[in-house]
Amino acid sequence: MHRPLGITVSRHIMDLQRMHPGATGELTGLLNELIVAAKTISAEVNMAGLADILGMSGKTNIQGEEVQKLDEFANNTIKRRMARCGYLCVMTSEEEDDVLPVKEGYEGKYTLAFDPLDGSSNIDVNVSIGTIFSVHRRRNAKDGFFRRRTDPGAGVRTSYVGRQGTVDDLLQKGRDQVAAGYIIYGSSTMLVFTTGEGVHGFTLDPSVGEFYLSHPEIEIPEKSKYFSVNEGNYPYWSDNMRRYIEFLKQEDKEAGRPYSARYIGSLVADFHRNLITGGIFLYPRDRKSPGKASGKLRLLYEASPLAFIVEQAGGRAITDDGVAILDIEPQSLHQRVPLIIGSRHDVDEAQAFLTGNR
Ligand code: AMP
Ligand code: P6P
Repeated sequence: MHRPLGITVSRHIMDLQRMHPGATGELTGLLNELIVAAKTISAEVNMAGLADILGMSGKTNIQGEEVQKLDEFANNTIKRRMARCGYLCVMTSEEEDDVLPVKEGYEGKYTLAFDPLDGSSNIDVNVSIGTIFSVHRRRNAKDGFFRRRTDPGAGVRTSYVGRQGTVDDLLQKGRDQVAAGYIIYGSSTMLVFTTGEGVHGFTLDPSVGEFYLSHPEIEIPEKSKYFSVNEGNYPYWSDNMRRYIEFLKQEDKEAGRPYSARYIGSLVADFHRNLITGGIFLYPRDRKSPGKASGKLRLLYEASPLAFIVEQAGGRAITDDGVAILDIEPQSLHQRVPLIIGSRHDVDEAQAFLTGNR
C-alpha cells in the first residue's frame, strides 16, 4: 500500500530553520530531541492500559498531588533526554520543586519549562492527556561561545557552550518565547507547536514512528458556541464571572446563545478542541482554597505556552483582570494565574464582563 508522501515534522522544522540564514541548528536539534521524548511517552501512555503501569507511584509532587507512575515516566523521559541534548542551560518541570540543571559541558543557549503529563488524574479513565512545553533563549546568551567538538556517535558539530542557567533564565515573559507546543495523547497522538511563524499540527503514525503534517496553519475560529469551565466552582466565583456564565446560557438565537458546555477536565484536551472548533476555556480566580486565589493553572508551563499558541492562531489569552498572559512578568517557577483563553470574540466578551465593563 502506498502511504501518502506526508510532510514529516523534521522536514517542517528544517524548512523553518532555512528561514533563518544565521541559524546554527541548535533550536532544530532541541525540537527534534523533544519529539523523540514525546514519541517515547506516547508509546508508554498507549501501553498504560495493558502494562501494570496504571495506578499511583506512592509519591506526591510539589503540588501535593499523587504522582502517577506515567507522570513519573514522562517527567524522567523528558528531563533525562533534554539534560544532555546540548541545547539547554536549565529546565523546570511541573513535577519538580526546583530548577533542573543540565549535564556539565552540555550547556546550551535555551531554557525549557514543561508539564510532562498534564491532566494525569484522567490517566486511569482513558481520557486524553498531554505534555506542554515552552522554550526561551537564556538571558545574556553572549556569555557563551561556539566550539567544535566530536561526540562519539554524534560526529563533529559546532555548538554553543555556555554556563548553567538559573531561575532568572526561566522567569521570562511569555511574549519572549522562542517556541511553545503540546503533545496530546488521545484517539491519536498529535503534536501542535509554534515558533512564532503560525501554528501547525502533526499526527503520529505509530506504525512508522513519524509525525506527519495534518493541520497546517491552524487558525482558531473568531467566534464559537462552546464554553469550557468547571461549574462546580460556581459558589466560589466572583459576581462578574457568574454573570458572564449566566449570559452564555441565556437564549439569544441571533447571538448564537445558549452556548454548549464542553469540559473534559484535561487542559490540553479542552484547549485542543477549542483551538480546532473554536471555544473559550476559563479557569478564573476562585475562593475554593487559598492556593487558588490566583487561579489553579501554572504560568510558565501551562498558561504561557498555550497563550503563545492561541495568539499565533488568532485567538487571545488573558487573566480575569484582562491582563494578557504573555505580558506577565513571572515571579516564581510554579506561579499560578487565572486563565481565560480561546476565540478572540469570546475572550473580548468575557473580558468586558470580568472587568465590570458589561
Ligand atoms: P539557532 O542558531 O539554531 O539557535 O537559531 C537561531 C534563531 O533562529 C532561533 O532562536 C530562532 O529564532 C530561529 N530558528 C532557528 N531554527 C529554527 C527553526 N527550526 N524553527 C523556527 N525558528 C528557528
Ligand atoms: P478542575 C488537571 O489536573 C488540570 O491541571 C488541568 O489539566 C485541568 O484543566 C484542570 O486541572 C482541571 O481542574 O478543578 O476543574 O478539576
